[in-house]
Amino acid sequence: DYESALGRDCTTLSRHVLQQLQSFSADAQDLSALMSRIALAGKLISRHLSRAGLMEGVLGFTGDVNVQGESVKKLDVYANDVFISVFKQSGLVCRLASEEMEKPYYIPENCPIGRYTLLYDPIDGSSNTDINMSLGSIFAIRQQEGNDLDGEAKDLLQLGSKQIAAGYILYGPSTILVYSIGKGVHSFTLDPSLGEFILSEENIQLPQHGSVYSVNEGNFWQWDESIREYIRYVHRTEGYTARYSGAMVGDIHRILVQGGVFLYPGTVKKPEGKIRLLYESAPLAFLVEQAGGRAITGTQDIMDVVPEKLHQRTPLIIGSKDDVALVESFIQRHA
Ligand code: AHM
Ligand code: MG
Repeated sequence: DYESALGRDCTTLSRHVLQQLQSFSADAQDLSALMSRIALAGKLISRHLSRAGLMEGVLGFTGDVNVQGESVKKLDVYANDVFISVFKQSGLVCRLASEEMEKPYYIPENCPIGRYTLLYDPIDGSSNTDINMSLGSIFAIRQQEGNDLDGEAKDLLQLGSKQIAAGYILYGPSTILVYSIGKGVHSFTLDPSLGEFILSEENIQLPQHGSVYSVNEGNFWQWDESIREYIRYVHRTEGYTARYSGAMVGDIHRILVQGGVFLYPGTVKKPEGKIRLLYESAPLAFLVEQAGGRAITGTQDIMDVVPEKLHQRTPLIIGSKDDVALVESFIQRHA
């Protein structure tokens, strides 16, 4: 009916954050403002992506190689800059650290009062950019601890439990924002005509088990025998289905809704795998644990890994409790 439709249309993201915190304290206002800024970045990137094919010079490579040794796409740079410009004006964030920048980006004018750091992967699934497939952005907010006078951001090298908020934006047929401030996981869908993220689902819970396994099987002979054994098990057992898009945010969103497991294990060439801890694995682990799932490296909970450096990678096995436990049992058997 009319009233319930109106109620549904009116739960915006910033209102939801304040409702969750049940307070108008300074911290609650900050968090609400931070989430609104992230939403703004999501709207700008979403708009750009939806028109990318119509504009000259938006797709393709820049010709540069980033700190990770990966070729940089023009959209990586664009999205990275969107977050910077959005937070420059926020007054809240002193540092931004992303996949695309070797060192954090400082906003000195925000530093005396700005007590937060934004960690983010501006475009997740870069190989999907030029083919109109789903993409994502991943984010986490941490409180600044210490002065960081040497610009090394050593205070960021701490456990995942130091995250005060985390989530992702999925740019698919619609744009969806999923976030947690440690009080459950909630999803919002962008209504482009309103320019607002509107609440879609509150307190999302991952099923204990799902049929999906999501992994790049092209790496089969690069993996440890334990992972190969797990995949062989899945192949000969009824009821499993493979889904892998090349953009983890989409694959993990599917798992969040339907259950299952996503894996990016270490390989012979890259024992730590590909996924970066501070702005990919840790935020996703925070979210998935909040939704009743699990995230491990294989031998340790992702949330317990203390990073040694900003761009550190970890193997990642994430999803439904039972499915993660099954992979873990194969790893333990081969240890
Ligand atoms: P990116 O942030 O540089 O795009 O890397 C992360 C992405 C994930 O989204 C995706 O699951 C994975 O890399 C795909 O890598 P691969 O092509 O090795 O399977
Ligand atoms: Mg990424």
